[in-house]
Amino acid sequence: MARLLDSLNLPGDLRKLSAQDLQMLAAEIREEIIHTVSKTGGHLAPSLGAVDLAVALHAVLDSPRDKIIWDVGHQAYAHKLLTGRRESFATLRQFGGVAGFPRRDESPHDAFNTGHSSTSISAALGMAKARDLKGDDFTVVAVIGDGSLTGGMAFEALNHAGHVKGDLIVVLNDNEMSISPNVGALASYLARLRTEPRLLKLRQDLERILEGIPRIGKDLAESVRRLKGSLKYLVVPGMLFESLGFTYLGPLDGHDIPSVMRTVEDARAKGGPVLIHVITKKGRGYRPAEADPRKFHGVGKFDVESGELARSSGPPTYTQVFGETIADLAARDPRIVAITAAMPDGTGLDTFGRRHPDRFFDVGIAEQHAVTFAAGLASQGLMPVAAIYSTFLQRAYDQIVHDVALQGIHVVFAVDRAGLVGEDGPTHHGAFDLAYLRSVPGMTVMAPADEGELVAMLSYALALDGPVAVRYPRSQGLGEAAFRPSKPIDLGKGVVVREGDDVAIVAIGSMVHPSLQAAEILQRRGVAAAVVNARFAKPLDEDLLLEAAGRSGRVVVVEEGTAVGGFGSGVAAAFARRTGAPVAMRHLALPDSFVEHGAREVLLAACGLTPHHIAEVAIDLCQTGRGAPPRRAGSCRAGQENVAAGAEVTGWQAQTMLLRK
Ligand SMILES: Cc1ncc(C[n+]2csc(CCOP(=O)(O)OP(=O)(O)O)c2C)c(N)n1
Repeated sequence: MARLLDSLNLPGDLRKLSAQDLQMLAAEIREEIIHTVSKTGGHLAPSLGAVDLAVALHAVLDSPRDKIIWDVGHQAYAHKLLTGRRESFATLRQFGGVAGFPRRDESPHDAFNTGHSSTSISAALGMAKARDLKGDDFTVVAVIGDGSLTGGMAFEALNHAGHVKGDLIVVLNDNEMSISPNVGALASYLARLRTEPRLLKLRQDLERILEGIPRIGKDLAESVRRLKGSLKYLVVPGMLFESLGFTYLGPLDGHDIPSVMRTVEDARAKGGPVLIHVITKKGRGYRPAEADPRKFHGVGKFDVESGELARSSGPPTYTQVFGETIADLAARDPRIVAITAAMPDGTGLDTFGRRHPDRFFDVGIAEQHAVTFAAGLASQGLMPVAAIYSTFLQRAYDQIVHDVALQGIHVVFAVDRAGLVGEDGPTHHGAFDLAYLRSVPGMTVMAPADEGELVAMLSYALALDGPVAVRYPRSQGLGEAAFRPSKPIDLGKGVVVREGDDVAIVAIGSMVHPSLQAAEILQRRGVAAAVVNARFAKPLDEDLLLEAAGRSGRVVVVEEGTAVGGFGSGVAAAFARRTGAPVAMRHLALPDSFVEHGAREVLLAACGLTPHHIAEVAIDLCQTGRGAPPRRAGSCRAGQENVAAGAEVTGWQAQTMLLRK
């Protein structure tokens, strides 16, 4: 028998389906998600938990006229399947395929791009207000998880929405989990709403009384049903939300599709800001994910039958090395404390949490608070390590500037996922940290070339003063290929890791090893390339850079960060300031455009950050750089701060075109 999912015209046909068919469709969607994610990887447990919600919302609403904004957007796979992406769903998160998060340029049903958490209510309120100002008439729904509700922006938006008072529905998808169990006073409050025995008992009693009323005609039966529904809401009032100006409806079972549909209709009829509190089970419908939603929050490939995740062989990741190292260091120094913003597993701080529970803080999805909280701890003599992904640290820029750097406070930022993260795509790439951290006065910015350097840099960072960032990529370490022995870390000092007189490759962090491989390729082609491991993006080792550039007058600068304002910009500025003679410089970096999703290796290649491409650029520079006229007048001269990334690199621009849809 053909699946409903294949035979219906979705989402419009949802309105024609019986409750039973809606349930069957939800089961088919779950199967499709499990099957696809087992091959592509992705956010399995959040999406499974929100299938019934997506079906119910689309059955009541008229998307894209009505707008649904999925907070974070990692739970929106069912929404994607219901809105025109069933046939392409197998390409989920692959280069050129369906994105893992809602994207306005992918479908008119994706009302707003998401990826970072806690933005949905603000965006929804903006849409609702625009609707009212324009005299339009449609429904706006923000779907936000209990984890995402711990983010400050969500509260800012609730506060504003209660004041604005326009029609707006917020569906609180409460599964008691962030990625790991949700934390904080709000989580306890929601737990009370779910389980307050006295209120539940009262509600059950009232429902029983209503059940006892004899049927007196269809109309009365309908009224009783509705009264029963509204009593649910009245008896458990959700005071917090009510006080903020919302009508609180719930809690109700988020897997009961007809009940969610009725409640959304009630919310629409009620008008004004309404919060519907639904209880869901993360991973619903796939036993391994229900049993361990933390493990199945975001997964790589896995075996559907056994629930076994595909194991990656090889050296440990930078994240693992960080997690072990910082926990070891803390065992020797009681001043070390660790902070995560809802990412204990992702940052590797779960190890620290187990070994030093009193000194471990999961603050919820609250990067801004995390940073200022760290500053407060440091102001009293502790040594906070705030482990935050590069992309999420963007949230806390003012806190870095105002609360840490301006006061010269010693906080160590462990900036994980720096560079391209792969399948999560542009919302998650750590493209900007070198640029945004380098511009902060007093900041020290380091990037290890291998896991050994990460260990050394962490110890060194703790021994320094003022704000210090150590940035490292989403990848495994080098294992046997790591540089051993390595010179001790010294503030603002890089190291020459290979000598050569024809051209110098100056690289930082994850790009040092590919640059060494490029030097090998160059040697086979008769070109002697020096390779400098810069180690520090700030302070820059200007003397070493000048010395390296001085030998040949040709420098290729390589970084896994944006071309604009990052490490390479710093190097170009140093050459401009310090050299008398021209230096021919090429800059390989991430483009000044948003890089799409896809495997990290695919994206690195598309951005020209591979050994072969580095070698190709170096050869081109040798042919056209100092001694021969540059291909474009003035393009390689010292004095140009804004060397456009890849502007003169063969093939590079064509490749970057691939990155834009
Ligand atoms: C600003 C920000 N910080 C961290 C994350 C990483 N992150 C993605 S989903 C998630 C948990 C969200 O929990 P919840 O909203 O309850 O949704 P659930 O996964 O439980 O369905 C976190 C911390 C993020 N997306 N954005």
